[in-house]
Amino acid sequence: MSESTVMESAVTSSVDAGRGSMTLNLSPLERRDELSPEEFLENYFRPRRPVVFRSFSNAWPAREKWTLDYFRETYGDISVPVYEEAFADSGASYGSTDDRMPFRDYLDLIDHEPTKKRLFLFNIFKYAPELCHDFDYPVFARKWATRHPFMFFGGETSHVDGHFDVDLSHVFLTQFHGTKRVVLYGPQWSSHLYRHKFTVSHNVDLGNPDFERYPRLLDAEGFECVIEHGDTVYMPSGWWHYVYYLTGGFSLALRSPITGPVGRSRMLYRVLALAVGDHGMTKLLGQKRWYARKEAMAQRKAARL
Ligand SMILES: O=C(O)CCC(=O)C(=O)O
Repeated sequence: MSESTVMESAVTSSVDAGRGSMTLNLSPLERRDELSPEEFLENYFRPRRPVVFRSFSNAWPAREKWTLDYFRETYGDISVPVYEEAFADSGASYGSTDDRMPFRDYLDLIDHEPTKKRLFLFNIFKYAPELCHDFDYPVFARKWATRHPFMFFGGETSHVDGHFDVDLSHVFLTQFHGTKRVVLYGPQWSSHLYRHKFTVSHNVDLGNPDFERYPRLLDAEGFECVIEHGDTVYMPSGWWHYVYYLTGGFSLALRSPITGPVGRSRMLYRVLALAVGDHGMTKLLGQKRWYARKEAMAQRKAARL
């Protein structure tokens, strides 16, 4: 069996772990080993096409250096904010961070057992700025890549609900340890995904979709991939992503802001809609009532499609 056939069958079986019985309309995301900067810009970045590629992190010391043991031994004493799963119908946002634990204990947990606990948008560089020397922005990204790298850790079976990033950044998510399933949809499918007004998220569980309640999901055309050590998934600006941790693991997200007056105005609108519209309505109606209202609006909009 060729290497790619082995990879494909591993991917197919492991992907089932994060999926319901009926299927979403998802195609395998294109995978490339080598991608020159010119080709990336021409064929993926400009047309906003997602892709998984390995050459993004080829030259990084982090690629081999950043392991669970390395973080445990070097940064085990840091007290880290832990997110719990917050899900559909809860009316809550991405979870609460009021639980803290030593990084060492958290890493032991995700190393040894399934857990829903995650470190989301974790800015480890605040505690350990020297880690920034372990990776670099590729030549094509240097002009516009941001200074805001973040890390994401999660235990086996944890997931991140479908959403797109409010600042409309392009995201390069590089996996260091473990595997995860990533589902992607372009912004044109937002109504089919039942996006909640003013927000960048929805009430749908893309890992186990309820097609009776959300029939329009079946019409949306998305992509899926499984990323493992050394893979980078490029998620273009405004693309929805849902992440399911097939094993405990972690990754680094480098983000580049959207440029140009149109892109920036869209970004500003999104930030204001969330900060003023969504938060204002939450204050006015209360969290539960506003959440139910957003859900009803999303249902009505999808029914009209
Ligand atoms: O990999 C994860 O845990 C989440 C990644 C994500 O949501 C992001 O990079 O915006």
